[in-house]
Amino acid sequence: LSNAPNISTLIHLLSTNRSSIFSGHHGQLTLTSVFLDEYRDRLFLGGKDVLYSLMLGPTSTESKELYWPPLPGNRENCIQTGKDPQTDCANFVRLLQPYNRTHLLACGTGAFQPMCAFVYVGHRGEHVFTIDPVNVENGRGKVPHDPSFRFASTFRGGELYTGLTADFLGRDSVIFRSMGGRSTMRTETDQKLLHDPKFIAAHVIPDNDDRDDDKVYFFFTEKASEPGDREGAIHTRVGRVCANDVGGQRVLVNKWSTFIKARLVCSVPGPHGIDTHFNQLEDVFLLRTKDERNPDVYAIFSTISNVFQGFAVCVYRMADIREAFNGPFAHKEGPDYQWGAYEGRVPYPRPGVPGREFGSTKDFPDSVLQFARSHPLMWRPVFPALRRPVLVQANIPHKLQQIVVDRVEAEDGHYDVMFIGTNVGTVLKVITIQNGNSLETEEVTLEELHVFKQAIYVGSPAGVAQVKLHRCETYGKACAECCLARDPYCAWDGFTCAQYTPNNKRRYRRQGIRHGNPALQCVDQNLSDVDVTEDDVVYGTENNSTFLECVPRSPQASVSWLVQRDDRKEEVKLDDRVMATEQGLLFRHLLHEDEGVYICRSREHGFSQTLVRLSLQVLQGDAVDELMSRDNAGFSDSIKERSAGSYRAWMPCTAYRSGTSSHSRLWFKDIVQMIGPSNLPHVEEYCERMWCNDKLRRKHKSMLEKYRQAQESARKARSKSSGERNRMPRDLKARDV
Ligand SMILES: *[C@@H]1O[C@H](CO)[C@@H](O)[C@H](O)[C@H]1NC(C)=O
Ligand SMILES: *[C@@H]1O[C@H](CO)[C@@H](O)[C@H](O)[C@H]1NC(C)=O
Ligand SMILES: *[C@@H]1O[C@H](CO)[C@@H](O)[C@H](O)[C@H]1NC(C)=O
Ligand SMILES: *[C@@H]1O[C@H](CO)[C@@H](O)[C@H](O)[C@H]1NC(C)=O
Ligand SMILES: CC(=O)N[C@H]1CO[C@H](CO)[C@@H](O)[C@@H]1O
Repeated sequence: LSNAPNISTLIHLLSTNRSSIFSGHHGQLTLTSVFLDEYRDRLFLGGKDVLYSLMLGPTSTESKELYWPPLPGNRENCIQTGKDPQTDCANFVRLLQPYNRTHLLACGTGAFQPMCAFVYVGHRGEHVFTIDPVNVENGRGKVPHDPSFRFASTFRGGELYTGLTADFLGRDSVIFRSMGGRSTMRTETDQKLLHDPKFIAAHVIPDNDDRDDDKVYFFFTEKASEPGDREGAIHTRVGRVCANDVGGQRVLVNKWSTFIKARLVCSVPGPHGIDTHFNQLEDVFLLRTKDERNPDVYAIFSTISNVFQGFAVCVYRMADIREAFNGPFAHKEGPDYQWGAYEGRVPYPRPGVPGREFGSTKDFPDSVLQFARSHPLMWRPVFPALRRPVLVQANIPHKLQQIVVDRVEAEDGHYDVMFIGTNVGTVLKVITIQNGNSLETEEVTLEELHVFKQAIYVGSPAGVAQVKLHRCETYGKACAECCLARDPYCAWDGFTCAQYTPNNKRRYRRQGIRHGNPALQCVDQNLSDVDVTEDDVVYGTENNSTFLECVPRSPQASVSWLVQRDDRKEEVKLDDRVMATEQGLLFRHLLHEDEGVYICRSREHGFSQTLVRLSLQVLQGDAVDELMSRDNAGFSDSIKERSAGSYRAWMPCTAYRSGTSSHSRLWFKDIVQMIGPSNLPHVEEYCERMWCNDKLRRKHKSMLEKYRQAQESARKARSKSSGERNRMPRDLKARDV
């Protein structure tokens, strides 16, 4: 997979300041379901024997808890059947759906005895949350018995559609319809219809304005039945039923007469003309647009082979899905025949399509029902838009598990920002950009980090985190940097990198997501402001290691290092001793001739920028010892004791004081590492006195000046009479510091 992108930034959610975390009232939430109620501004959570309601206020979040254990006796029965008391024999709440204007439907596994109840949540604006523990319904067919089984469900018109295994042993795989006034519907038990399915998602998608024509789509994997597949191979399917299906009169009584399914293909061309298929569906997100008949279907797939483990995101258009369902049926004459497209006469009304002339499916001719029963699979598969994934990740250390997509209006069109949750608790924020009409797409990984307003809610068994969608201010202080970040949520407003709102009437609004070219986007802005022009001084000690930090803000930028000596600039020669790392330039063994001004430049989309200028000064070991020992602060003793002798990257006061400078952080980190966190107050005190008092700073400067002069004369003296060791001049005493 040559074009496998490389996600280089990993921001751990829990370590960023933009998230707030809810982990239940007792610490361990064991989250098993989430429903984000955008109308009520509430987040409902289901866990083990518990339900929560979170009122999402602008400043604070108020939470209420409901205890909802299994019915009396069921926990004991469950344990008696040999199930695990901790992981099986509790009421794991798996389903939370809005039911009517005042109630939610909640269903839990009830210790392998599924049960449902109505939860009173009140009207918008009030925070009520009660459940009637007596008024409980049988939850069979609504959630699986086993808390570890996946299932999918959706509500339509008071009826619940579910794809699940609906029995104690987990063998009865079925698509169900229950609740509401009509009789319960299900699929026949037949491997032709569903063969060991794993249901991932279910959605109602209308065909037109007539609600009677609505279809319910199921996304699932099942064992492959087509030829050419290995034993045990699985395929991903999209299946659907008509909402107005009430089954047949003589055959298919209370069974679906409109169930059809097609294969969803997600693959990339490989060497020797063999495609790499991603067959295992992991998650589906329906990106709804103004045209409710045509949402975009985003799906994460995985593949695990001996060669590699990979993930892909494919996007499907409803038009392509409908076309497959309107195309030929897959047909097999008998067990020894090959699959092919059915070429005979398809009875009318065509299965999977409600017939207008017929009052209901009960009036369908038997021939239609017989055909429907024997031909559930379509011959043509559904290919993704552009016939290829929008994102491919191969041999990465984490798994892509969940996806939500936010469509963002930006200056140059709209962008679909994907938020992809991983199994290591991070969220990738990715946009893909199509360049012109070509099939090449470019992925921009913005940050690794249920979209609702300004936040994304991320659930894990441990809790729920609310994460802000963007932090434009982190993209820098200049138009060019804001532009290079290519985050559709952000734009340059003339002064700062700020949140972009399409109707904002401010005069300056620069965004360059498609090309990310600041030279175009920021013509009249002062590009030279972007370049760092002042040198920061860094001290290293001879024969020891030193590190010059330089991290570009954009993960796509490439970095180069130049060194300037006596007005001559040249590229830094890299070898075993001087190494370029992702964070900067590492000198493993500093030589005196390494002295010079080091310039770190980043380059992206033809735009280059000076990020850092560091004047590296090489101190000689003895001199440093001397310098430290002459300090009268108690600090110096502790620093000497604890440090293994590498006081690298000393920073001048300006850097320390500005607080935000990355070098100061590095320097500060080093100091803390050397002396240990318990001595932190000492460091503050020391730094304050040492670097951050203007008067002292001037002194410090002159001290260093003297020190350098002393070194110079010592060197001269040395070259005259070798063997004589250079010493610090006497006047460079601690009192000066
Ligand atoms: C985190 O955010 C809050 C509010 O936005 C702010 O007051 C606080 O200083 C931030 N903390 C850190 C460590 O950045
Ligand atoms: C909602 O459904 C519940 C449970 O059936 C019922 O008690 C309640 O009256 C309903 N509320 C409304 C507003 O229809
Ligand atoms: C651009 O920035 C440079 C350096 O900060 C400054 O000298 C120059 O005057 C600025 N030009 C304009 C047009 O603002
Ligand atoms: C650094 O190493 C060289 C050779 O190993 C040695 O001659 C020199 O004295 C060392 N310098 C210091 C300051 O230790
Ligand atoms: C001055 C200084 O930091 N010297 C150290 C350089 O590194 C060696 C080990 O590599 C130490 O022994 C020195 O103290």
